[in-house]
Amino acid sequence: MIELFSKRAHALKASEIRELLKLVQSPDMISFAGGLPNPKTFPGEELKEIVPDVISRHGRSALQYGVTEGIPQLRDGIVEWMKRENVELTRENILITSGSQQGLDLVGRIFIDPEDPVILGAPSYLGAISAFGTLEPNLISIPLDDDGLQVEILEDKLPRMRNRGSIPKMVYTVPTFQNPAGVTMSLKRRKKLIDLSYEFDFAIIEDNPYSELRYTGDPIPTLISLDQERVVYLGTFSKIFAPGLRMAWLAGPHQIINKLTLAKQATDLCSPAFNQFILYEFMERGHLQPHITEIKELYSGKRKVMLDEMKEQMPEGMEWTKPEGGMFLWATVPCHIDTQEMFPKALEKKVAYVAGTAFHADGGGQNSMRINFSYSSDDEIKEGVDRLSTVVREEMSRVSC
Ligand code: PMP
Ligand code: G9A
Repeated sequence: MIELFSKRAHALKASEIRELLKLVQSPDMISFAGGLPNPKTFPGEELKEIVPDVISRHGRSALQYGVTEGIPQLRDGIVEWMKRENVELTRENILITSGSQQGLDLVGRIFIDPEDPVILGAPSYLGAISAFGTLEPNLISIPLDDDGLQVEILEDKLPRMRNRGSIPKMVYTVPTFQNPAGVTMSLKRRKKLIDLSYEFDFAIIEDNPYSELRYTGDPIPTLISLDQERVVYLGTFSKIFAPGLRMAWLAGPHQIINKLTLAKQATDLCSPAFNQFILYEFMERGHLQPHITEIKELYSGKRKVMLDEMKEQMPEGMEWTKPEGGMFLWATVPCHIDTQEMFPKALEKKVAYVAGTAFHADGGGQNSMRINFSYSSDDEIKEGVDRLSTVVREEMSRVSC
């Protein structure tokens, strides 16, 4: 039967992160690999009250098929939520999805034909590389620096692309506390990116799971708050509520949301109504904002422990980003070290990270790694950094430039 697979099925590759989740589940392993929220943040107490109420109050709808767009109450709740960031939308601009991962898949389906140029960062979120990759685009990477995607490099490339008749249809970016690098796009670059989207006629896909998780520094406006014509926005409750409910949303111009809705109809008909009612009640009862405050307190402490330990323990020659929020650091080791090759040695020492190559659509990142700080306990962070520093030191002394 294998010979019956489509070309697309043959091209499917395992996600390194999903595979790692299996590998790092042994109890003595300290994993900085997965982008997992800390289970301490899951709102169990509130849900013990809400879940029975959903059954008694909304049971008939919550256990029924729902409309593809999502339950109106939740879409209205999200419209209100986004007003906090000066984004004025209506229910028609919102589509509830089963995780932002589904949102990425739907966005890819409506914009990408085979060979279409699609711009994304180097590094980029692995799940976006997989979602878009199955549609056989020409993925073009633009490097990041401490101020996010280097929009100037894109600006330089676009006229040449236009001369060749290959303008990108979309630019995908995680502008705030990027996964994997932790960096944030400056306001100047955000504005420039929007200007370019008008000049060269492309959509901007703003994937924003992390902006609520700011621990220091001043907020920078989201792209969708700066422009609501060219930006398609992905928000998710995975990192501020619980990923197990798979609740997320797409926001954008009405016409685009309509097309995304058609794509979703073909995918899963609708996202679980039950989970939508749970989330609606959670928001309606005013739990979300205080809940985010608690998460931020916990993660802010973990970020500090991680950064302090890295500073104290890591050898000279290793560098890392100092994100103001989110869940990840991006670390770079001297260029002669291949973090993929080093990985089995880290596993032997019972510590895990994700090697940088996984986040590069077209090569690169061999001497880098992503380090998560939200999941482990403070003691595990200390011990894990200690183990990782031993691995890096050994590798530095073993392989010379
Ligand atoms: N985009 C980014 C940048 C992410 O980091 C993640 C989760 N790690 C997702 C999308 C997918 O999130 P969800 O749980 O909503 O599918
Ligand atoms: O478990 C997943 O696949 C979601 C997390 C993504 C990540 O680690 O970036």
